[in-house]
Amino acid sequence: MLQSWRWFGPNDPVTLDNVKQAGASGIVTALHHKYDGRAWTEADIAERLDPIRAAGLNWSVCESIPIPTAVKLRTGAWREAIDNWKTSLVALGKAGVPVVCYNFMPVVDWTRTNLLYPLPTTGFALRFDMAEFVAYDVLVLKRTDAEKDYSAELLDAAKARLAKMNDEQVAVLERNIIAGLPGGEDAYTREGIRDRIALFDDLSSADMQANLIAFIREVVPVAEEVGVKLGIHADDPPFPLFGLPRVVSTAEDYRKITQAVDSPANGLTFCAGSLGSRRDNDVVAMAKEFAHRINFVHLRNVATEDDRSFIESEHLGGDVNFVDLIQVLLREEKRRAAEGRADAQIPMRPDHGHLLADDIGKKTNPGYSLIGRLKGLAELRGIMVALERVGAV
Ligand code: CS2
Ligand code: MN
Repeated sequence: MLQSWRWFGPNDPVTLDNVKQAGASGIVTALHHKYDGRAWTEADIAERLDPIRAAGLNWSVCESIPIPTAVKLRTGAWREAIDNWKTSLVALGKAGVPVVCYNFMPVVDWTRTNLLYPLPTTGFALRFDMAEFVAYDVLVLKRTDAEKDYSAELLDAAKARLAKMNDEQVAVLERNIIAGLPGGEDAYTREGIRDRIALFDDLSSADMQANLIAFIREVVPVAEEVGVKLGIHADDPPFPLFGLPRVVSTAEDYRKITQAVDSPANGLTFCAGSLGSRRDNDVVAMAKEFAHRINFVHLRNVATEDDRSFIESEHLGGDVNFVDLIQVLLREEKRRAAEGRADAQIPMRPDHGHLLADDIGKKTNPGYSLIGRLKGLAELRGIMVALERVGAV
């Protein structure tokens, strides 16, 4: 697999030199400073590519070209938004970026309630706590009819949880949920997120799915033309938040997406941690079923709880069996290589990592500190080498 690393650009506290020391050779990045729906120009892209090349690395994946809300709703300026998206895609293709990641999550991108959850030994993890999320949605944001989306048990747990929190803790919870996490597109105020959610009032899950498929049908031929493979990232977490439809969460969703256009360019960013946050997703079975469409891999693991809470576990310590998963991926690479495909190597990155050791207290992007990801990548690399060595691929 192509060992890659997410880098947020020149302002990322983790430098390109750090990336090389971690042993990665591919860079995953995007023009995060142009996340407002404008088309990216060739000059913008060259500016980002130059330092990567100068460091002796490659821009292996663009994660992500953001998809504006208008496209998800297919209202307002959606046509212009798709045209801009295609322009950015073409410019990336011309610059030689082979894979482009995107997601179709409504209103909020990846979401956690706690960014500093203490680990039993030392260090911190990211956590999604269902009771805390419900407390925010129902009791703080007071979204209309929010309580109808949850069980009585969960509502009780949410009330009890909120009762134990002071104002500062509530403010942190709110910030974690609505201010946007690294790589996400939007940051909201309380009013702002209410308004954005309301835009989706009349959109059913079937509508959302149809809008996604319509988008895929439009962009895949463009991707093919410029030699780029697309990879849609799963919803994180893969179930509805704020009562909004999420349509990239299950094997059934993947079937609809991959069947919409039968092309290797219409592929997946296979995120083990996102998919694994739902107990009814058999992540290894999904990797097997969709292996031929996996264009990019996120390797992180989760330990799930009964109420859909989860903690980002150690890479080899969560619910997903990473030895089995990596074996599926290495076998897929072999299959592609046997076909003589130039793109047989699949880029992977350690999706997130724990906040550990000297990184604690430093300025870091939550989930994207150096040492935790370096540890994750090293462990994952060990599995790859071992599987090859014992001839299990
Ligand atoms: C991640 C996110 O949550 C995840 O699984 O891959 O870190 C990712 O940054 C966002 O969805 C934006 O691409
Ligand atoms: Mn991911």
